[in-house]
Amino acid sequence: MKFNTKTIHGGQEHDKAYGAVMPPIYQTTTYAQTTPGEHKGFQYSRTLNPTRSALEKSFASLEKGDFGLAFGSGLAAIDAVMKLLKSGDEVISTNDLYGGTYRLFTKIYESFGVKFHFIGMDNADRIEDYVNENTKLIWVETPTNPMLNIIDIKKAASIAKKHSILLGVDNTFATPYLQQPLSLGADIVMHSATKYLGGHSDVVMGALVVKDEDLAERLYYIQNSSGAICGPQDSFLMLRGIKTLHVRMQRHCENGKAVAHYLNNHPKIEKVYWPGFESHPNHDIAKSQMSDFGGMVSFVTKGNNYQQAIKIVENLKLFTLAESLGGVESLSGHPASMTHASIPKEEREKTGIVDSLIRLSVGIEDVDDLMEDLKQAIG
Ligand code: P1T
Repeated sequence: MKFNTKTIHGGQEHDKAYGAVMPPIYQTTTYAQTTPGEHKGFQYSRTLNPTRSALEKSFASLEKGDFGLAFGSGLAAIDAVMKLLKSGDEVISTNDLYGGTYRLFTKIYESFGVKFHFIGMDNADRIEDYVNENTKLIWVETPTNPMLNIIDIKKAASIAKKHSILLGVDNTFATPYLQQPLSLGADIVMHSATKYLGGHSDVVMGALVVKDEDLAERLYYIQNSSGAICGPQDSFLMLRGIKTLHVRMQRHCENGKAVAHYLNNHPKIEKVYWPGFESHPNHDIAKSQMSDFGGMVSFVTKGNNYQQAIKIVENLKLFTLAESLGGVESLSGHPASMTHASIPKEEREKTGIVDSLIRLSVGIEDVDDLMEDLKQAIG
């Protein structure tokens, strides 16, 4: 089945009771048993729920994996991965990553004795310099949030395989429409499904997909034991959102490209971060592991002018100033004070998250209206 068919049919079967084309919302906590232990496969909705199961199959199908897991948020999904580790284990992670992930790693898991190495992975060979006998996980976000750095997944996977380390890839920015990390050698693919997968800014959710059965069993055990699942209504909304992922992504990419080029030619803009530019340091890797460059664009104003950056986000009308990304509507963000405020200033600035950096999630509105909005806001 081709990707554009999988978004609609992947892992799905028609409802057995009435043939409903959309999976029904099984708004139930529990299921009748005829005698203790005898039931139709469902006992309690933290463990399994038919609407969530339909969604988990869809996740697995989109990412070319065998097992999907849905969680109450993207961070809950990452938290489940971290619970595979124990005190004394070490993780090598991208240094430019979502602020909340950094906070989870440093404020929660460091205090449980897990050690993190946050490194620039533009040259993925560097990962190997940090490997030792305690290294259990390599965590890669690509493209990174918000600097749009690109990390070579195949190279990271070959290092992970060589040393028997798990490789997890946060595929939130790319989506499986553009990039499928399991096919490039990753062991775990993760999503903040809150973003492009849901696509309508109305559901907070996380996803994991794996191929290996033992790894899947361990993650299902954690999902059930820790309980950070999502509910049936949200699972339904996510399934509905996923059905248009391919058409939305196509337009996100077109509009993102137009906005990136517009900003790049603007005299008041110093630098634009977008992996589609030939001048992007890892443009060739982006071209080889992604089928297009996505709808996220970051930029800094001329002379790193903080006041001007704030004026721009205040002036924008169609681009709503808000956290999050990946919905049909365009959003703007100021990472230093919003999504990445939990990263200390000196750490932030090392990766390029300066006070004048603006991040755009380019939506699927008419591109002419988006250009007009940018034009009036930047002046
Ligand atoms: O918000 P949540 O669903 O828990 O997902 C966390 C997360 C994980 N990974 C990446 C790459 C993310 O971008 C996020 C969430 N990011 C935002 C809310 C944001 O505005 O960047």
